[in-house]
Amino acid sequence: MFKKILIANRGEIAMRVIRTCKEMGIKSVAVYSTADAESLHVRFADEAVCIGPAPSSESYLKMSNIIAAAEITNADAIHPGYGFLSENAKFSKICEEHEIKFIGASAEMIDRMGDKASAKSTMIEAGVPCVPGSEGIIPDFESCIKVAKETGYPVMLKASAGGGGKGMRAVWKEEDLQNAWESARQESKAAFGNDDMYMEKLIEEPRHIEIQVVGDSNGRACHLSERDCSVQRRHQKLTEETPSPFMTDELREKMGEAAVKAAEYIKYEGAGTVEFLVDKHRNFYFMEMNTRIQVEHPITEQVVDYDLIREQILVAAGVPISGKNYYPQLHSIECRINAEDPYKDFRPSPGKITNLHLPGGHGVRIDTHVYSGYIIPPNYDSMIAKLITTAQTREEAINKMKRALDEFVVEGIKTTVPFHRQLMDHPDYVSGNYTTKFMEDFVMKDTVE
Ligand code: MV4
Repeated sequence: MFKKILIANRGEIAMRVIRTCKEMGIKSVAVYSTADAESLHVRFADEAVCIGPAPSSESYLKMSNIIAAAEITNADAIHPGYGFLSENAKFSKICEEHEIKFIGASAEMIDRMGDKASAKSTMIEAGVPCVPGSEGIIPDFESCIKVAKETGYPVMLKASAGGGGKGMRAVWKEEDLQNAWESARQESKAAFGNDDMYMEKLIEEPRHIEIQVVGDSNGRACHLSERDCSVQRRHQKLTEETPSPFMTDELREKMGEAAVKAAEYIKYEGAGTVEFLVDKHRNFYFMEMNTRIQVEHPITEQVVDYDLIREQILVAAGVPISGKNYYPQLHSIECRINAEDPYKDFRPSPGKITNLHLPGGHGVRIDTHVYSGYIIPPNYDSMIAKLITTAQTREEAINKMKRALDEFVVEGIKTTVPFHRQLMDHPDYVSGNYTTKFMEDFVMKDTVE
């Protein structure tokens, strides 16, 4: 087993990994930028190393500094968390070259899944359902017209290097195809330095339902059921829940089987997530595979009683998984509390938290790195806490969430607490009848403040 793990991240996920390291008797090393010197992960880790100034490009993304920190402190593994270097093939490779275990995917796996067209053709080979469309990359506009005709409108043009909806265009009729083709390629070229495009049939008002998987070094994989992440705004998830209110036992069995098939086909090692689009007829299609621990992993942990970070560490150390699948025994909801003003188009609201009271009580979990007096730096993402409630039923989990949100006090900055409180009363949320289109129509109600 590892003796010391360096956590190449900040914020709540750094805290999350440190906690499991402590429980496993593994020493932890925090790294931090000068903007994070007062951060909790720096205080709670066994050691801490400053790796540079505030900008991520000079600290949390600076591979040479992180490797140097690992070597100085004699860490034998690096946990990258999510974001930053967690899905960076070069970093995974550099760790390997320095004989430091990267607790994440291999460079080869990251490359293969990072390119969406290559991920999709791999999944077709594996026998995982995918959205009908082009066979790989479309070479030119002439072929684009042809593929669109064969696929049938409406279609979705997608950038192979894409992510976060960049380089993606829905096209409803042939006369709009050329504009979409050209602007999507331009956008992709500018964002990723690559303009390879592929095409799919457009799935209208899909749900985003993902399956958590864990694979081991023997090539075995299991699944831990689903998370419904359909409540998103501009490709940012706001809240997630498990089980999905749209799920049936039959669909869970089929999607779980497909996700395990996907993971075993590529001999996936570690914790991963297979994302699917699910249409109104409960047809499901592979969308992407994430080769990292995800922000929303705690809701799965809550309903299957399983520490995913511990499992990542065990699998990385070569311990085999049991092979059984896990099914939700409870209902869990996560609300992402961001330093953003939901009344002003969710614009960032960094600054000092002058007063903080966190909710607690039965079935309430909070993963956070903030405290009263903490100054949220403007350099990083705006999530300041994850509020997770767990109960026997969905209705109870929602009621618990309302109660917890009402107890949540953050002064000095704006947060998404009022948004979540309104969401928990929204008839389409309460009924579970929501899709990825939900937030397009959502309007904040005025409240007396
Ligand atoms: C789609 C789709 C409809 N049809 N593909 C958005 C992110 C990118 N990775 C894939 N996305 C979508 N792909 C087909 N064939 C609709 C979306 C989509 C979406 C998916 C999941 C969650 C939120 C979304 C919001 C808008 C569009």
